[in-house]
Amino acid sequence: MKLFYSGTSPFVRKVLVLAHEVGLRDAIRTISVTLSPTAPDAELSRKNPLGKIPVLELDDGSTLYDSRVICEYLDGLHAGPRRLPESGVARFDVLRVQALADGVGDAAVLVRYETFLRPEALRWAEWTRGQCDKVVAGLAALEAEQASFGPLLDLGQIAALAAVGYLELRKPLEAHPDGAVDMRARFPKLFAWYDEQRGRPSMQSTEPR
Ligand SMILES: N[C@@H](CCC(=O)N[C@@H](CS)C(=O)NCC(=O)O)C(=O)O
Repeated sequence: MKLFYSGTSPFVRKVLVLAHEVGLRDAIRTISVTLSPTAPDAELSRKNPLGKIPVLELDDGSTLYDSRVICEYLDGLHAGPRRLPESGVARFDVLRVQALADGVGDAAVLVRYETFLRPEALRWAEWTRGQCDKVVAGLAALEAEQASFGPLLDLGQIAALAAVGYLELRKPLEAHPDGAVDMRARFPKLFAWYDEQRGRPSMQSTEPR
């Protein structure tokens, strides 16, 4: 299998952490791609019409996207405990936490594009405020959620680790138009849990660079 990836994408990281945790990392070859909404990669866009990574290309040449679909696919390939429960309340709890964490990642990536890609004269503080507020609200929900995280890393927790790792890398909340938000001070339980988990080989080997 080939994973089209960038070392800084939180969605790629989610896939790679899951693959590592379930023993599938060595079955995946990573292919680096450089892209953005204003500079798409033509070859990647043939694999995913949305022009986004991650994309997983299977050995028969077919492709899977987005990260949620890829993670569910990989979770079906191993014999260990499922990281996305097959059914019931537990499944929808994990999917909900994944959606929450991915939403934090989406808003953080949009702030990054706004503050890094968009020409300075065209930047819109109201819009950045709205996205930063989504990140803050999402982190507040994850802070409350964290007490229910069990010892086995499930897909929701993996998504949360990837999103928080991206926030540490890009620090979008420093761009909050109303003043920088100190996320470690504001969400201490979430960050204490993140710090405990970041020593895992799956997290170490996917540290953004
Ligand atoms: N919902 C998608 C989000 C993927 C995504 O936003 N990827 C970003 C990189 S972090 C990307 O490819 N951006 C390029 C673009 O938006 O054109 C997933 O879960 O895979």
